[in-house]
Parts: sequence; C-alpha cells; structure tokens
Amino acid sequence: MSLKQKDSQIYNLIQKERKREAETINLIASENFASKEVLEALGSILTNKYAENYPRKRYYGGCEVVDEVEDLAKERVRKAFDLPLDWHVNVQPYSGSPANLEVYNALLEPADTIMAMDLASGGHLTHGSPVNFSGKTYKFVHYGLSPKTGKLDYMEILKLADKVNPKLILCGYTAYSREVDFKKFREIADKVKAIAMADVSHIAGLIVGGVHMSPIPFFDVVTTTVHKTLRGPRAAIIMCKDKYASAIDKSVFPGMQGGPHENAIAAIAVTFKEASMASFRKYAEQIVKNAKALAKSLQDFGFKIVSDGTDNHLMIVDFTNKNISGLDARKLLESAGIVTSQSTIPQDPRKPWDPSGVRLGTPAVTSRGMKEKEMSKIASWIAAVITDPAVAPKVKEEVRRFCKNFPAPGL
Ligand code: DSN
Repeated sequence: MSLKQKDSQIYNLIQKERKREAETINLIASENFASKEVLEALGSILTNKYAENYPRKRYYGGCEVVDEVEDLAKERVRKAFDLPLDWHVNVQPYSGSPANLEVYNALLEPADTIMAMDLASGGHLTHGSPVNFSGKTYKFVHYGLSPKTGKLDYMEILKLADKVNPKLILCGYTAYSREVDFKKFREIADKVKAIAMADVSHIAGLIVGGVHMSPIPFFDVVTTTVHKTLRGPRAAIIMCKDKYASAIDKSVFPGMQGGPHENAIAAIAVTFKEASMASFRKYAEQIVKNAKALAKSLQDFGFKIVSDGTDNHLMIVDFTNKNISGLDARKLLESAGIVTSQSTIPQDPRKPWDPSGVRLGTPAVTSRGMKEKEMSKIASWIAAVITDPAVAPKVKEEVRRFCKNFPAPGL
C-alpha cells in the first residue's frame, strides 16, 4: 500500500505543495529543486540506521554500509571543493545553523569575540543575532555595508578588527549580492591573528561551479548548507584545516548532535556527484547571467537595486522609491504567483518584520531551464503588479501557464 492509500491527508498535502511549486515562480534566493535522485536517497531506508560517531568508530553494530556512504560523501565533497590534502570534512551537521554553532563551540570559549555581519545588513541569525544562541553565548561585534555603495568596505572591517581584536572573523551572507574577496578577509584576519571562518551557504554552488572565488585557499574553516545553490538535501557540511579537525568532529558528535542522518548524507553524496558534472558548471554560470539580467530589467523598470546590481545569484530590491513596503510587496507578488522573501536594506528606516525590500534569487528558476529572456518577462510582471495591484489575478494565471513550459526537476 502506498502513502496515498495509507495516509491520504499527508499525501494530499504533498500533492498540494507539488502543485504550488510547479505553478509559481520561485525567486527565494535560498531555495531550489532537488533532483529525483537526491530525493530518492533522502527518502531511502538509510533513515533506519543509527550510526553515532564516525566511520569505523561507531557505537552501533551494522554500520559497515553507512560507513561506505559517509566516506563516499566526504570524498565527493573534497573533489568538488578541490580541498587540499591537509583539509578535513565533516558531513554530519543536520543543517546550517547547527554547523555554525558547532564550529564556534569547537574553536572558542563562551564570551570570546567574533566579528560578523549583522543580520539586518545581510548576515544570519547564527552570526550573532541577540535572539539566537550565538548572540547570547559569544561577544559578537558586527560590521555592515558601506552606506554609500551598499558593498563591503574592507578598510572599515580592518579598522573594526584592529579595535576589537576578535578571536574569529566570520564572512558569509544571506543577502549580499557582490563577490566576496576572501583574500582580503584573510589579510585582515592575519593582521589581528584571528581564525578566518566562511559560511558560504548561499554561494556554495557558485564556488563549486567555478563562478565565485573560493575561500578554501585562504580560510581556516568553511561551513555550508547543501540545499541552496547546490540543489541538495536540507543538510550542511563543515570543512576545515586538519589542525581543527578533531575539535570540530568532537563538537558535532558528541558535542551537539547524536546519530547522523545517513539518508541525508547519502543525498549529500548524490548532490556532489551532480555538482561535479560539466552541466553543473553551466548551471552555475546561468544562475549569475539570469540574476544580472533580472536586476538590469528591474532597473529599466525604475526599481532600485542595493549596490546597483549583482555578481551572484541574488539581489535586494529597495522599495523606498515606491509606495510600498517589502512585506506588502512580497504579499502582492505572491498573489500574482511570484514567490519572494522580504528583506531589509542597508540602514533600513523600517523594521525587520516589515522592511523596505525584497530579496530575489535565480537558483530555482534557473533549475527550471529559464534564461535571460524569461528574466525580462518576470521583471515585467513584477513591474506590472507593483504599479497596479489589480492586475495580480491576471498575472497569476499567465504565470501558471508560463510555468508549464519549464518543468521543475524532482517535482
Ligand atoms: N534564512 C535562510 C535564507 O533564506 O537565506 C538562511 O538560513
């Protein structure tokens, strides 16, 4: 008997979500479509197995197969990120938030100083937000973006580092649309003798696809989720120099987690096999081309884009010159079948729950095979709906028909 017969309530909800995903344009920068193969590994019987600790050192019997799964996942991560021999990989973190906390817990003492970007400028909850465990446990000092350019100001970051002498400098963003100069961050970290940590969750697929600089040659530790530009399962990995390996492994297990999710680890292995293919490189290139095309078309329609454009997969649309807030714009666009997330803009005059912008990203639409031409079409729908909310139902129907021509992987 299938799920449909045994639990029609959940089956029907999954079908409803499948329809929603198929019939709308997903511009949420952190979402994507996992392939059927990733989903198959994730939904496999590997979920049955307990395997606390690491391959060949488990606390349970019967781990010989999942040991092979975990070894293979690590090997594929190494290959995709071109990791030097003196780097280590841990594929057990359940997701990005635990991965970050596991690194802090491994390398720092409570109350140690960490420098990171604040959430409102494009950081993350686990980068020291006062409502998060990170902000409650460590002394975070935040840097932001230049009010003039909307970009990172490396001189200002250096000045701040000099002043506060952090033990760790964190670089990695959820809403920053420009290429990050990891080499400059390394120089800053060296000047103040700080550990250099990158959280590349958003841009990992661009790094693996060769269209964004990698932090690996310069940094000490790198975390990333696997489900954003990498198109994998909801999970994360930590990569670090060998000298931190033992502390990080202990921090993941038994420090913060119990049994690893071997089904998710198998799906990570599938993800990195897919990401090592030439077609993934093309995909990464197209994500960036699409983001640039979308930003340009929106600018042509009179929208302001933070930092005046994008180098990666995302952009922040600043609605301060339009008569609408980010939250209302998000809701209005959703009523027209275009799904986004609201976002603060640098030095936002409004509050984070109803900010001045929306964040748009192109990883998911690129997975559906959309190209620059389709980005112009999407920009014209956005402009039409923001200018005249009454057209939303008509646009929603057009979007539904349009989406039929671009089947999403895995749906
Ligand atoms: N909040 C997620 C994002 O959308 O960027 C990252 O955790």
